[in-house]
Amino acid sequence: MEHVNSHNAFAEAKQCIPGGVNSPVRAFGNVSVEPIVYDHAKGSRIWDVDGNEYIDFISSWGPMILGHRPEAVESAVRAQLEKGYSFGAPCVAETKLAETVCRLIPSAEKARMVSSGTEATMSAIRLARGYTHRDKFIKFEGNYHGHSDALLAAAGSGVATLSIPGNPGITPGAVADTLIARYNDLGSVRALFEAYPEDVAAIIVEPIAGNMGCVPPAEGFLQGLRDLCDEFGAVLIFDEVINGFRASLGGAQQLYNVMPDITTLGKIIGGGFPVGCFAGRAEIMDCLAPAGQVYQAGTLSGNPVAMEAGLAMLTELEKGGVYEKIDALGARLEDGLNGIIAKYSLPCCVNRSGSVLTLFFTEGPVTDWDSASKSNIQMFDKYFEGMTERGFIIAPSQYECLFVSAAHTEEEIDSFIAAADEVLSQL
Ligand code: HOZ
Repeated sequence: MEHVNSHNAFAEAKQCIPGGVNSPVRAFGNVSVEPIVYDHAKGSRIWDVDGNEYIDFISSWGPMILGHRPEAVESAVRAQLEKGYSFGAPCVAETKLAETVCRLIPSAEKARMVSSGTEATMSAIRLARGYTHRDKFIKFEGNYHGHSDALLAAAGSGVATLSIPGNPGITPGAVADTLIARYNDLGSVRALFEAYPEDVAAIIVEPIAGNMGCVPPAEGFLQGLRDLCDEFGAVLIFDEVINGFRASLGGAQQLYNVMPDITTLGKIIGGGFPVGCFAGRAEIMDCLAPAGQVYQAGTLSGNPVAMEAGLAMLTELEKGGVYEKIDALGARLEDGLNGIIAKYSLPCCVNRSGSVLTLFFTEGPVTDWDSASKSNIQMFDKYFEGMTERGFIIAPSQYECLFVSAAHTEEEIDSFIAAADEVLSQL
C-alpha cells in the first residue's frame, strides 16, 4: 500500500498541530507505523487520502454502531442544516433526545446535554460533590473518564498508551481528592471507604472497562459497588460513554441489572457528532443550575444538528435487530481469534463484551490494569502493522478496543480472521 499522501498530510499537520493530532491516541504512539490520514467513509469501509480502502474496526471509537453515514442520520442532519445549526437557546430536538435517554437508560429520570464525554464526566463529579457536600471520589486504575484534571489520575487510554508519567500541568491539589482503587477488586474499594467514611462523594466506574482494552466486570463487582455506595452514602456514577447504547439499548446497567445514580453518555448518543450527556435520578439532577446551585453550562450544549443526529441514531437502534447482529459478529470474531491462539499456542487472550473486543498479547486472564499492562507491546505492534497492511483498521493501541458495527458482514469478519491468522502465524 502506498501512503505518500498520508505521510505528507501528517508531516504538514505536525507543523501546526502539536504531535500532528487533536487526540493523542491517534498519533500511533504505541506502534511503529505512521498515522493514516483519512478522506471519506461509508458503511464498514474507510478510505485514506491515498485512495486505499480499509475495513474499519475503530468505528470512530464506538459511535458508528450502524457503520459510517447511515441514511437516517444523514437525512436528519441535512434537514436540520436547512433550519439553522446553532441557536444557543432551547430547541425541541434536545427535549426529544432527553426524553429518549430517560426512556432507554433504566436509571435516568432527567438528562443534561453537553458536547463531549469529558464534559459529562467532570460535570457528573461536580454534581455528586454538590449533592453529597463531600469532596473525595473513587476511580479505578486503567479506567479513563476524559481529560479533566481530577479524573486523569491513573488513567487508561492515551495516558496508558503513551506511558505519560504524573500528568504534568495537573496540580497536586487537583487530584488530592481522587482516590484510586483496583478494577474488579471490591476489597480495594471498601478499604478506601473505611479510610474516609464521611468524605467520599462518589464512585465513578466504566461498568465495562474499555480504556485498558476491553475488561468486563467480574461477577458481583458492579452490585458490590452499588452496595458500598448505599452503605457509605455515596453516589454511584456509571461512565457509559462507551457502553451506553452499545452494551445494550439500556447500556451496561441494563445488561448487568445494576442501577447507578448518575450515568454519563457520549459517542453513540451523538450519532457521530460531538455530544455528551449526564443523566440520573431527578433528585440529584435537579441540583444543577438553574434548578439548583451546581453550575454547569455550554454554548453548544443541545446543539440542534447534534441533537437531531443523536435522535436519529437512537431511533434506528430502537427499531431492533442491531444488538443481536453485532453481538453475534463479535462472538464470531472472538471464536476465530481464539482458534488462532490455540493453533499457534500464542501467549494471548481475547476479552469481549458483545460487539467490543480486545486481543491482548498476554496469557491473561486480563481483569484489571495490572494484568492488562503485562501485554507484550512489541507483539501488538507487529499485529497492528500486519493487519493495517492487509486493509484492516484497528485501534493503534493495546489499551483500546475493536468495535464491530451493524454494517460489518460475516464475510468481513471471516476475512479479518484469515488476515489475523496470517499475521499471528509469523509472530
Ligand atoms: N479516548 C478515545 C479512546 N478511548 C480516543 C479518542 C480519539 O482519539 O478519537
